[in-house]
Amino acid sequence: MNASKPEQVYEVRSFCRTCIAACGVVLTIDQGRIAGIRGDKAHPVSQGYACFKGLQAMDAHHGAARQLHTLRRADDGSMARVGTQAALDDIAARLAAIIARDGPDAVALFRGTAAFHNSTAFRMHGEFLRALGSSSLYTTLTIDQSAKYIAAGRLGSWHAGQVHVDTAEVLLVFGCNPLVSHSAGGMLVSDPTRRLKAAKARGLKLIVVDPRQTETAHHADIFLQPLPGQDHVVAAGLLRLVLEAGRHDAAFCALHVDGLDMLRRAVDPFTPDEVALRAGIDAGALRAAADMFAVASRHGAVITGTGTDMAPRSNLAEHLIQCLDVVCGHFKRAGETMPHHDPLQPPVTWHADVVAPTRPWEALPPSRIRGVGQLYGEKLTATLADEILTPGPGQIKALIVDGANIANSVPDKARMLQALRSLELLVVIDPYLSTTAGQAHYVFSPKLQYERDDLPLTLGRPLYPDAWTQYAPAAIAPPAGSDVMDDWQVFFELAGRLGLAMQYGGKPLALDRLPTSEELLARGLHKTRLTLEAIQQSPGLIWDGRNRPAIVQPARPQAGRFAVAPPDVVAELGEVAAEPLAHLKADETAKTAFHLIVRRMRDVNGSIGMESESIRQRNPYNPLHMNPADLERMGLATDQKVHVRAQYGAIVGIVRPDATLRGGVVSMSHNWGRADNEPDSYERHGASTNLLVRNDRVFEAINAMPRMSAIPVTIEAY
Ligand SMILES: Nc1nc2c(c(=O)[nH]1)N[C@H]1C(S)=C(S)[C@@H](COP(=O)(O)OP(=O)(O)OC[C@H]3O[C@@H](n4cnc5c(=O)[nH]c(N)nc54)[C@H](O)[C@@H]3O)O[C@H]1N2
Ligand SMILES: Nc1nc2c(c(=O)[nH]1)N[C@H]1C(S)=C(S)[C@@H](COP(=O)(O)OP(=O)(O)OC[C@H]3O[C@@H](n4cnc5c(=O)[nH]c(N)nc54)[C@H](O)[C@@H]3O)O[C@H]1N2
Ligand code: SF4
Ligand SMILES: [Mo]
Repeated sequence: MNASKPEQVYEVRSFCRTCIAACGVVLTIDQGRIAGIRGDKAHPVSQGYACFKGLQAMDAHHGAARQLHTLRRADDGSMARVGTQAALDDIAARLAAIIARDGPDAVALFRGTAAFHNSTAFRMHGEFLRALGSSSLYTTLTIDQSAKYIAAGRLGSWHAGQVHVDTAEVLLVFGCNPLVSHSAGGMLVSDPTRRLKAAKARGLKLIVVDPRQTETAHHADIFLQPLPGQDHVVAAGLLRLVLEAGRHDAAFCALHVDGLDMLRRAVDPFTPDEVALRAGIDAGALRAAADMFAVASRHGAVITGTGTDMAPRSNLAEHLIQCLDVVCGHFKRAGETMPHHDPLQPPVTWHADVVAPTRPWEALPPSRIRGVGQLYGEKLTATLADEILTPGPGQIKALIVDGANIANSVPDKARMLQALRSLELLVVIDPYLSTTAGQAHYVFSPKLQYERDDLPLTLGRPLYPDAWTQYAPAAIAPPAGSDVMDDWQVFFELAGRLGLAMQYGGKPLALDRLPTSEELLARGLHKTRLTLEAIQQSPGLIWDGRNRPAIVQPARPQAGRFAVAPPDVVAELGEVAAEPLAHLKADETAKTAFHLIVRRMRDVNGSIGMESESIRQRNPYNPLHMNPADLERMGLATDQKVHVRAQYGAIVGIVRPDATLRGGVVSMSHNWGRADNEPDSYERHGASTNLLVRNDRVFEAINAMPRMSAIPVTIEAY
């Protein structure tokens, strides 16, 4: 690590961990502080690209908002400094008492966005819970795009994965805006605009389905602008058109697909005219999209994002959208090259076959609140507040939150706050006094990204379009005199005090000597074909995508088949077909009635960045975006305050015109607002859209995903 040269000016190559894109950066370090950040032109993936929010990281490290000490909340609610060792002793004693009384599941851990981008914390979470014997892991994944896990469990998935954007001839994008979010199933991550433009110059056809004409839709050959929450209807219509015209890949389906006839019957009610009526789009445009997507070639792919996966019927929508790839055989075939292998995962031989649907949740006891008991090793975040508030076996009494702001980010904010305030013990690891940290008994101050030794995020499936990895050395030391420590250390120290038998990277971890992060990173590579030294020695960067391309192997004899029409999917589609067209009926609220949809802001990642002055100058709050024609019709002016009322809650918004929105649709970003969220705090802290969501009213079966997009609201002047 380079953190020991405070007097010199020098440069360090690293990568940005503000979002998933992990762009390469070069830091200038002066007097132990970050004096400059620029994109790393020599980086093989990002090639010098870095965005505004990533370049503001020095503000996060050195800004006034960062809290540098371990804090304890007094009975009057005020936060005061406390010794870190004393805090850990007290927490361990309280955890031990809770475990002795209520069992280990009463201790839960929440992993948030910032802790995903921290490879030692990420691994330590799992090891700590395992040693504790607790199954109470919650993360943001189950309030994000968990519909994708449901689809994989019910439909199956293709082992060798999707066709990549760099080779695809057609890309169909639902409810995703990668040009802002840098996030699209590992396809358009770093420098997404350049990558998309290059693909288009090569001949890629782009179809975008979004109620907003997004930055991504700006490049579309066909843009469908439906009502929000109708993706399942649009997808059913597209499937019907493809299958009716025989434009699917019949040979592929015969080999790999079960239930095709059943699927064809199930989508039969969704004629182009019916879809046009329900989704508010043009039937001709739908036909054109089907024609463009189901091209004779098989190099195409669909991607979906939060818009699709947060609206009602998201599991059905995701299933049907993925069926478009399935029936068209839009996958990598035997003999093709895999462009991306994640070097931080064990080597995999990729096969051109189906990973059978296993519905793994059906083998587990159901949740005592809603939905399934576990989804791929996690409990459902939309049930967390109720798991804290509902007495009985399994009730959560203590919660450790790492890198999340769950008071703001978990739907149904009022209930989440109530739950957090009722906990016997709430411990938060956060560099800022976030809304969540403000409720905690203890707050630990973690190292920030450029103070940490790190490797990129790895989740078991390729997250990046290229095979690369990089060692990020700690470039600076934490501020002198601070209590700042690595996130993993909090768990390590507690494990020692609790006398747990910890493992790390497949081997026992001695708890009587503090390891270094480098040691932990090296241990974490035990299943890969790399050593940490090898990564460190290849100018901090390894990229073996070009050198060692993996060739997709033929199907295995024991391969599974896609289940495109399982009974629960067919039944839900039948329900939809029988639904009255409620939104077409004019009533007295129609003038003020809107649908509120999700939106990511360019300059913050969730709430990461909100504490930076440079970012907040440009983004003082989260505005309510509204079509100018709607503003005019309602007699509203730019920056005017309005009431946004949903069935289960109300907030105040500050309107901003946005001509890219479909009329009748408003959009607003999430994770803003403080605990009280009083109207006079909106200009300073923004508004919490999660005050508009109830988790127990409109939600999906299986994953309990609540309605976080396409929320019916009324808008009136304040
Ligand atoms: N700058 C920035 N980048 C981020 C984040 C951030 O906060 N800021 N967050 C990160 C995270 S945590 C995630 S999960 C990813 C998410 O990445 P994306 O999924 O790309 O998220 P959004 O940019 O919000 O795009 C969602 C799109 O869905 C549309 N939409 C809303 N409702 C519907 C609907 O019912 N149907 C359809 N078809 N479209 C709909 C919206 O108009 C919007 O364009 O982004 C990551 N990247
Ligand atoms: N209504 C609505 N709700 C949503 C969404 C939506 O679209 N609409 N999106 C959902 C999605 S996709 C996601 S992923 C979640 C995100 O939910 P969260 O993960 O809770 O996201 P953030 O608000 O980004 O919180 C990150 C926290 O990490 C802290 N932090 C910053 N840097 C560091 C660091 O280096 N170390 C540590 N330990 N902490 C750090 C920040 O101060 C902040 O408190 O929100 C979900 N909630
Ligand atoms: S796109 Fe993401 S990783 Fe790249 S510089 Fe911006 S915030 Fe950092
Ligand atoms: Mo997310």
